[in-house]
Amino acid sequence: MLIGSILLLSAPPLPALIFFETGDPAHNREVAPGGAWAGSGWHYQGDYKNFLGTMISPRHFVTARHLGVGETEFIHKTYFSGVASDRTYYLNPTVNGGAGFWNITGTDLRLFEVYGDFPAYAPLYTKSNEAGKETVMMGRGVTRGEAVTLSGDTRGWKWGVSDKRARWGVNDIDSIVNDPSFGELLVTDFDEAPGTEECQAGSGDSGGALFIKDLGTWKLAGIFYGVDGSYDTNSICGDGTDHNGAMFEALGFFIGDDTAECDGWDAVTIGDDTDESRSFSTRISASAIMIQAIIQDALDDESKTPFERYNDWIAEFGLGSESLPGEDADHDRWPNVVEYLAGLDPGVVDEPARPFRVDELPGKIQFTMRIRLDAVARGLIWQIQGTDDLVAQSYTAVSGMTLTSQTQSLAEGVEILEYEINQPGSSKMFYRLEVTLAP
Ligand SMILES: [Ca+2]
Ligand SMILES: [Ca+2]
Ligand SMILES: [Ca+2]
Ligand SMILES: [Ca+2]
Repeated sequence: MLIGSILLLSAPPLPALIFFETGDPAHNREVAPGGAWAGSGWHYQGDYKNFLGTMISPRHFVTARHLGVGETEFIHKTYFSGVASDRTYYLNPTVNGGAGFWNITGTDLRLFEVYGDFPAYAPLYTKSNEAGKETVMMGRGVTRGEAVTLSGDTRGWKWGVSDKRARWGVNDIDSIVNDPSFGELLVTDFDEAPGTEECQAGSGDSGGALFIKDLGTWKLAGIFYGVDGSYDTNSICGDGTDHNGAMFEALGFFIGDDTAECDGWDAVTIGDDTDESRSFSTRISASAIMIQAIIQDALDDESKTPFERYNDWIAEFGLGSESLPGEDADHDRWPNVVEYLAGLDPGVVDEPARPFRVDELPGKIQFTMRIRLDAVARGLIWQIQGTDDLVAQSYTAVSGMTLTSQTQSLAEGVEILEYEINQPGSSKMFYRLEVTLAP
């Protein structure tokens, strides 16, 4: 079924979405779709490696399995979020029994979990009526390269440069195919469609998303897997006449690749539907139940109060809900809520200065804190305070702090922060860390 199709990995020489209408590399680049396509899933995208992932729960994103692992960050870029700064999320390597991800069996889908809360996440398209529907597609693949001609007529374009910048385009879902190794795939093709946003995926678009509108809401319907992209003007192997490209009219060309037996090239025919380059995307609706089972805990947590989530946490250590945030279950002088913030064990005595310490440096005071990476998501609020009058307890927030060091331990889900202030003028100062749970 997928003869002549190639994975959308960034193998050289590879290109982003390719548009029928324009070869302008700035077209639909790093800007949200508008008009009829406003809100069509762009704001759920983030960068994973050199590719895209889609946020599908308060802390899960989905991408293509064949992209591999190894990256520790998922970045919600400003042109996706619309806020002033990129937001970096760290992947939780301990999930799924230490695997660090979940594969959806029999598909190219892979889910990761991050520490913290995404600002929004995509609903899943769960109906099986995708064929015939309009789709907005997004990816970070190649740009449109030089024209491919036959008898002087343009028939498509070679893959251009790989700038790894996010773009969006539009297409229609034509059909569903079933791949024996990678399951059900949504198929789009590259039509000669002037005056539209018609596009075709290329190398580097893997992991990008396809959205379909369902009763007024855009939902995640597919994740880019592969394309028809390898063409030749003849069926002779090794003569260097082949090219990778997006073809809106491939009749007269061959599709396939140079094999050792030199039997890899097949003439393009209308009958096998290879006359227009196709893209193949893993069908979300076929895996929606498995995906839902993985993300359900995160969805449940979203509806809990900070105190309910605190109770879930302290129960993990075998302590009952009678052990309130302000109590100190292990009598190590750190209240439970401080151990919660620091990601420590509230039932085991910790080193005296592990959650928070104060050091005197030449001319400086240094504060070292240990904070869980999802502290804000869990409704934790903290502040370093100081006073020169321990009797009056007149604590105020320490001001003028400079962040001098920030390191993460992803296995523990915490980061260590060091701040410095200039040494104050008073002859004595007392410092404390105030930790509260949001109501
Ligand atoms: Ca099409
Ligand atoms: Ca050839
Ligand atoms: Ca304690
Ligand atoms: Ca402890």
